[in-house]
Amino acid sequence: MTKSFDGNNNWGTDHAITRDSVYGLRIENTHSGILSFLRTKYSKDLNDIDVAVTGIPYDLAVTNRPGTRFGPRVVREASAQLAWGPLFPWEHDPLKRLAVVDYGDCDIDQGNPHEIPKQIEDHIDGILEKGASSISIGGDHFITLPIMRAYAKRHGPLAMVHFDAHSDTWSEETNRIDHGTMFYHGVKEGIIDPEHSVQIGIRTHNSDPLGIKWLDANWVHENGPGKAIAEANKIVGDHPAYLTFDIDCLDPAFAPGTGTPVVGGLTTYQARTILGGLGGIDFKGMDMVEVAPQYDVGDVTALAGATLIMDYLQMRTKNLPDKV
Ligand SMILES: [Mn+2]
Repeated sequence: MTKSFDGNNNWGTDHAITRDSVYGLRIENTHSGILSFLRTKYSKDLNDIDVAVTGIPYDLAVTNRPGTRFGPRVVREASAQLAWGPLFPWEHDPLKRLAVVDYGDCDIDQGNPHEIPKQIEDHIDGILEKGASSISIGGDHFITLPIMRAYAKRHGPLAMVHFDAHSDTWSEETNRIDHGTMFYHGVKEGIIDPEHSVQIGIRTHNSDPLGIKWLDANWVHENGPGKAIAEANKIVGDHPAYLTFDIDCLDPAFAPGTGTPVVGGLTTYQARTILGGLGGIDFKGMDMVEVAPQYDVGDVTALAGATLIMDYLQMRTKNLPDKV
């Protein structure tokens, strides 16, 4: 028996199905056991649950290399490395402050591609109806559009905090499904509030950002994470917000496992520091997208994705009391 960081004897295996409480991080051999996100309980029961982590294994909307349908699986696997205690430099256990479960994956019929946006929206609706918020693991970035439709039904237009190498607002007047145009549709549909949205890490051209403020990659390198935090907080203010993190925001040196890499991106340190400074924002939910393990090296991209989700949980719970 080995003690966890807070002195509990909770070493064991397969906590994803054997744990009797949804609260608290659990120690388990990293290399074995049933893989849920952060060793949380696998459950379709969302009564009294604050956060449902769910996979959206969809990659039919990519413009270049496919493979993100395997993203949820590898991010769960990488998260096993983080389940032993608070993520440095945080000092609290986020799972003592929020009830979090792994809700499994969205059921997607690849054979009926035009039905998939509605399938994803319905899946997220099912989570939000229970009063939980969602953390979605992609999947390509298109999934964020149907996810945000579900959120906008409840909160109105959302301030979007968007980490990415690409703006994903390229103009597209038709209803094509594409992972580079969905935020054009999001703004035109009125589910994204451009005036209070911010895109961080951009390093591709787009002549019309649709009124969304960019803190592009060069700006972040020149000004540093501290100023990025101040700007993002100022832009979003107290508006209801949604966080979407495309792993290609990171430089390919830090996240090679993705379909459309662009050099000159953020370091994991910069991204983690910026994200960690957004605790004052009223985030209603988040997603982590575009992790494609086929192009990864030593699972570093999957680990970055899992770590940034954990940072989100740490950041969101920093000022909450322990429930257990
Ligand atoms: Mn993207």
